[in-house]
Amino acid sequence: MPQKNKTLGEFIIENQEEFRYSSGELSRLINSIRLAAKVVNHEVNKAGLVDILGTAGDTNIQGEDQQKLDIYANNAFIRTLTNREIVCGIASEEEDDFITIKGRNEQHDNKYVVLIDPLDGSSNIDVNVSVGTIFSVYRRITPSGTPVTLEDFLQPGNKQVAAGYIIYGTSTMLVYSTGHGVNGFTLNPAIGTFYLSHPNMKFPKDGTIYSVNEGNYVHFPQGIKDYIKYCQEEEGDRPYTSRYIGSLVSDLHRNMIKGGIYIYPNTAKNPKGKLRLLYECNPMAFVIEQAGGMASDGFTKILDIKPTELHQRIPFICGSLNMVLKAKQFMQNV
Ligand code: AHM
Ligand code: MG
Repeated sequence: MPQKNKTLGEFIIENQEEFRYSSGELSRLINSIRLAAKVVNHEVNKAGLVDILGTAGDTNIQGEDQQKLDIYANNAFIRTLTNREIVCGIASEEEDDFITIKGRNEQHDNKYVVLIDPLDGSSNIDVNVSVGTIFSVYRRITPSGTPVTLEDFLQPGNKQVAAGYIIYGTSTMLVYSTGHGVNGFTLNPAIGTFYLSHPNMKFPKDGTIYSVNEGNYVHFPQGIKDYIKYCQEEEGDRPYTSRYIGSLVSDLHRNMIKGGIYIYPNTAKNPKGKLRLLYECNPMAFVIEQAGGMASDGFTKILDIKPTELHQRIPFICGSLNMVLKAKQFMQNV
């Protein structure tokens, strides 16, 4: 059981031997995410004071308005992850295609690819609601020495070597897993250091919170409509409480601490779902499963899905194990 009050830097060094390929590179990669998180946190915190709120007047490949802070966070993470001779490629929600990164002496011999949503929930920034960063790390599968390819990014989530999120909230936290449980670190802003505040996080097996954008109800699949009605019925610990921030990282973080289910199904507007498999659902599913929860598209485990596209969307049902099992039952009984 990891001890509290340890800094993230100390924790990374002490747990380095747990990594499957313990050459120190993954530790350095997590360290660079830690650094970028602090840079982005600083900017998000002063967002109301400087001319950085609002849209940048551009849209990303998915037709969404890019916020200035989206672009700032994207650049901060890419800049920090490059030039460290660890990462050979980055895919981001804000970039149309993946970015190739060369290592020492211009060689393509770095080992890891990173997929990232630099600022998730960014449409909430202007109203001072918590936003987050989501990241996913894989070892490349193409041979070292050759440029990274799309294949390196389209690996199923069960091949992730690390994943996590940063929540820029009332306090800023970095929560991640390298496949040995989940640990949460809280930033002390006065000294710029993350401390282990939530060791060995566990998703409660049951919960009483359901999080879904019910405004889309009429467009939901019948199984989800039936499950929502079940959540609202008067029986036992039901009706459940409805809580939806509209910021995936915040909604999931709350549910992981209190117990609950998060659902973003396919709808008429988003027939394949809204959330992106590679840099939203997979990393969250990795963390959730490592904490003892479950993540599914209603039929298949998220982590077992073989991706076909970089910006692929997928229905997402995740959270407390027994709640997700129940929702799946409703989906499959239609
Ligand atoms: P984004 O990546 O463009 O910020 O969109 C993802 C966000 C999630 O954080 C959130 O759970 C969801 O979109 C909310 O969508 P909606 O407003 O349709 O409920
Ligand atoms: Mg997003």
